[in-house]
Amino acid sequence: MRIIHTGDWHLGKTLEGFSRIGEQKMFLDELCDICEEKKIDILIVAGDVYDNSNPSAEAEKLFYSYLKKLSQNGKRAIVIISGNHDSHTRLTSSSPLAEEFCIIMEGTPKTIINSGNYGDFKINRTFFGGFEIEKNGERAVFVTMPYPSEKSVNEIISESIEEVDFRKSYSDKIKEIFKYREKEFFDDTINIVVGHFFISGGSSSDSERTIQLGGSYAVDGNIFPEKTQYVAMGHLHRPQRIKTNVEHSYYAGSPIQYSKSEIGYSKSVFFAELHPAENPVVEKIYLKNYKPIEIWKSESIEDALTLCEKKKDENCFVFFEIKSDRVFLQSEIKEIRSLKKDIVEIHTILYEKDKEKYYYQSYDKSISEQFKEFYKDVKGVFPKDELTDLFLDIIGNDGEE
Ligand SMILES: [Mn+2]
Repeated sequence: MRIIHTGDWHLGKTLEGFSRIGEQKMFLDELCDICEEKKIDILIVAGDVYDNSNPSAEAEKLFYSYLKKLSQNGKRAIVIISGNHDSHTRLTSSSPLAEEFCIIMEGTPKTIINSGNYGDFKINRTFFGGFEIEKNGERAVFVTMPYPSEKSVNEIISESIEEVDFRKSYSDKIKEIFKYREKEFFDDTINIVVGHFFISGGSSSDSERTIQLGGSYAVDGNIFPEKTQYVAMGHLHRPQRIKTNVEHSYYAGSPIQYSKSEIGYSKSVFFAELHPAENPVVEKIYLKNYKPIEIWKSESIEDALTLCEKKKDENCFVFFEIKSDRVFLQSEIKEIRSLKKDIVEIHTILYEKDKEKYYYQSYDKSISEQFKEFYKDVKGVFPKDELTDLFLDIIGNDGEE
């Protein structure tokens, strides 16, 4: 079978209030073309379909209309799992209608879908978070791990595993769940894992919810069932191959640059051709950059205006850094914004002309050192420790970076 692996669509996500719906639509159109060209049997969406648990009607409409198109009325199967940004109940509420088009949604690791006919496909058997699907005599088994919240992990463990040890770490519990599913994979089936969580060692960006990346939510990579041929992951927004016990393990990444930290690399989806007991053929397919995020730098307000005039027709989002020896007038900011649309942020770097010294510029020094020096410059004395601590507290820097 031929699959496309994508994820982290974050439909409805904005860039500091700027809509991305246009770009999201362009991606979905490109995805339709890729699925056609590559004659795809199964499309995998590895979680974070929406950006939040209460998506706008516009985002939902985009999702439904493209699902229908992508499924080709049931000729192509679509496997969707829920991510940490999705409300799993809301995401899967359309399942009764979706089944007819062979759109399969797994909301939590506890979900058990219905078996039977799904469009041109047949679901032969189902189990917690997984199923076996068949078309033209070829069978594929999916073991899925929709975003495993602490709560859902404990629930599935107590319901499906006999000797429960709740003292185990989050990572070990997930490992245990996968171990329990090992029996679902066979030598004569295509064996795929789909998951949405953070595997330690992967590189992250600003637009994942960082609080869930660190510490206890990191999962060890050597946890997948032995016969797994392909691991289709969602959560990290940079497309990447990751080191696990399965040779072919990938994060699809988001299809669109969702933050400033994602502008240094191209977005993609993964194509794989899989047959039972064979090593898969995998190809990374690069996506177009529908509307780039750029960082512009100017040496003065006059420079900034010239730059805007020159590049005013470029279709991009701009984070603008402008050096100046004085504070800008409202009229100047207005003029910049009227020349170039989609300026997300204007960041001023103030300096004193004769001292040639910049404020707000990043030095090779720690934030607290920079704060102390800045304070001394302005007030003539170093700040008290309590004040420095308060400042670090406010900016959310705990001294570790
Ligand atoms: Mn995400």
